[in-house]
Amino acid sequence: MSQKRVVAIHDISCFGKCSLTVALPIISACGAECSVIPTAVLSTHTGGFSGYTFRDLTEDILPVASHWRKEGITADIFYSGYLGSKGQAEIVKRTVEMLKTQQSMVIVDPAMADFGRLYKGFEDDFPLAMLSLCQTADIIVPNITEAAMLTGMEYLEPPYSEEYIEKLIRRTHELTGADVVLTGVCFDDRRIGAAICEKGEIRYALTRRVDAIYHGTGDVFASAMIGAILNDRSLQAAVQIAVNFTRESIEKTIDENPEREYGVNFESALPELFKVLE
Ligand code: PXL
Repeated sequence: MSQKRVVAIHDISCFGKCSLTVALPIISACGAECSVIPTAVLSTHTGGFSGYTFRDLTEDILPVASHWRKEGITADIFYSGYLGSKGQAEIVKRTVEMLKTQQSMVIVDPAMADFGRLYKGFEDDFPLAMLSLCQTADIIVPNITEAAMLTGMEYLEPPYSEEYIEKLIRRTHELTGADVVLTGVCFDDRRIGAAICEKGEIRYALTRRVDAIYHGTGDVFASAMIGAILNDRSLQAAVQIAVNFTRESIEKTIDENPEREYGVNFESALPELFKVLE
C-alpha cells in the first residue's frame, strides 16, 4: 500500500507549538507524509504573546497549487487550519478544488476563536468567510466558540447540557453539510472530549478531565485524529484516539511547563499514539 499524503494548510507560528509545527510531527509520526502550504509566518502565535511579527503569504498559495497541479501532486486529506486573513478562505477553497481527486477528504478546522472570543486580528465578519470554507468540507473540527460563531448560536461557558451540545452540533452540521467533530465538550468536571455528528447521528468520545489549559491543543487533537483516520480508523475511533492523545499530552506538560502559551509536550505522548495505531 502506498504512503498516504496530507496537505496541511496553516500558518507557521515559529514559536509556540501550534498549527504546522504540530501538524507536521504528529501526522509524520502516524506514518503519513505531511506536505504543507503555509498561510502566514508569525514569530509566535497570537494567543498570549504581544509584539509578534506577521508575514502574510496569501500571494504564494495559488502559485504553489498551480505548480503542484502541473506536477500531478494531490493528497488523501486536505487539512486547513489557521488562515492569515478572511480572503484566504476563498483561496484555500480554490486550492483544494484544483488539487483534490474524487477520493480526497477535506477536513477544515475553523481555527478562529476560543473562550467566546475571536483570535486577535480577526474582524467580526471572519466567521462568515470561514463558514463558506466549512461548507466545502467533509469533516469540520470546531470548538464550542467556533461552532457558536458559525451558527450564530449563543456561546455558553462549560459545563454544558446535552441539549445545548446537541443543538449546537446539529445546527453546525445542517449549516455546513459536513460531519462535525465538536471539541471542548464537557457535562461535568470529571470528563471532557468531543461530540461527533456523523451523517446526522450524534456520539461522544470523552476522557477524564485534566484541570489545565494550554495553547495549541486543538491542533494536537485534529492532527492526531487525521493520523488515525489515515490508519483506517473509523471517525468515532479516530476521535477517541485523539481525545486520549490530547489528554496524555497535557498530563506530560503539567509538571514541567506552567506557561500556557508554550503549548503541550505532545512529543512525550507520541509513543502511546504509536501503540494504539499498531
Ligand atoms: O492554534 C490555533 C492558532 C494557530 N495559529 C496562530 C494562532 C492560533 C491561536 O491563537 O494565533 C497564529
